[in-house]
Amino acid sequence: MTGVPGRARCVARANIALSKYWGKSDDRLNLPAVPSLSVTLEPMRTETVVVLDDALRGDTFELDGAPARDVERARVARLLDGVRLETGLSTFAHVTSRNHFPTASGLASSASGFAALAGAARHAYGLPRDDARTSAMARRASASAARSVYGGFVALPAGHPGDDALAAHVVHPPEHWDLRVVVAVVTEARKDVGSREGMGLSRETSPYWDAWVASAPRMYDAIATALRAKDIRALGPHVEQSFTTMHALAFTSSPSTMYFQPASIAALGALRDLRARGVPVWPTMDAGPHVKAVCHGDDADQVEAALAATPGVLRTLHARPGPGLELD
Ligand code: 2P0
Repeated sequence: MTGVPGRARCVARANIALSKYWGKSDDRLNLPAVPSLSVTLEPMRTETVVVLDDALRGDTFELDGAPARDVERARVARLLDGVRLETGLSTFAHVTSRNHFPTASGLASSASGFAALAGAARHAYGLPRDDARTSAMARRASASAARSVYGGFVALPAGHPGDDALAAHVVHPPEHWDLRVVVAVVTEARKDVGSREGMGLSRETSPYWDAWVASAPRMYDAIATALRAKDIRALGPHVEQSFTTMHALAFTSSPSTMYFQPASIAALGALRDLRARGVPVWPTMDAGPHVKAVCHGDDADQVEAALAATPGVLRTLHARPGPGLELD
């Protein structure tokens, strides 16, 4: 292993999609059926260390201080297999990962987790830094992870079947705009239908699937245009429609998946009341019941106070645009 560092540490951040990814065009290569656009979040970090060890007979994976479940270890090993294939090395590795934000917060730790893993693994096995390849590798593990490789406002195009090089790219750096995401956490429980299962059901059973694939690019374009113009009043309604359309698919799947809880509805109502009073704030939600408010930095304290005072909201988190991978 001459010339191979054999060890690397990488930090990646969670992201929230303003324009949602939901559903695949190629299951085997994990390619999204629609384009998505996200903001990378500071301070929601995952820190991952990869250490090669010739004595190992398989990869090990420790998550937040405890051995990970077999299914999680297998996903990590699959990503490492890709790095071993690219380098010709066969050595297994110890992987240690720590989330510096609550994983029941509705902020996907798989996005920051697989981005940090791809960054650390490629470096530890001696590959030169190449964020596009890192993003494509993270995408194969979890499509939203492709976006967490980059900082600021990040796009992941829809994938054409067979396009295994598909990667995310930066649309604007973090300093482009002081957009904030305020998370209203409404439960500490884990969700019952994961994103992968939920989006698979949507494609197979929702009568609205074709309409989603046809309309998502228009929502994406409108969101990209408003983001370029830094116009929250133009951005907000499209951000809202992207998530409500995604949830309409889940709701109209068979069996139906509903991610909303009563406190989610209360939080959405609190944001509607704020808007009625002139505060430009719009919601988004992912594959869980938490509500994420999208607003400008000038209004974030007021938004956070209103959500914190909403019955059923357990606590709030507040994030701003953050940087891409940090590698050493
Ligand atoms: C997103 N989500 O754009 C959407 C919105 C959840 C709702 O990307 O199957 O964990 O591993 O590619 O990336 C979460 O789905 O799914 C997600 P896989 P992933 O952020």
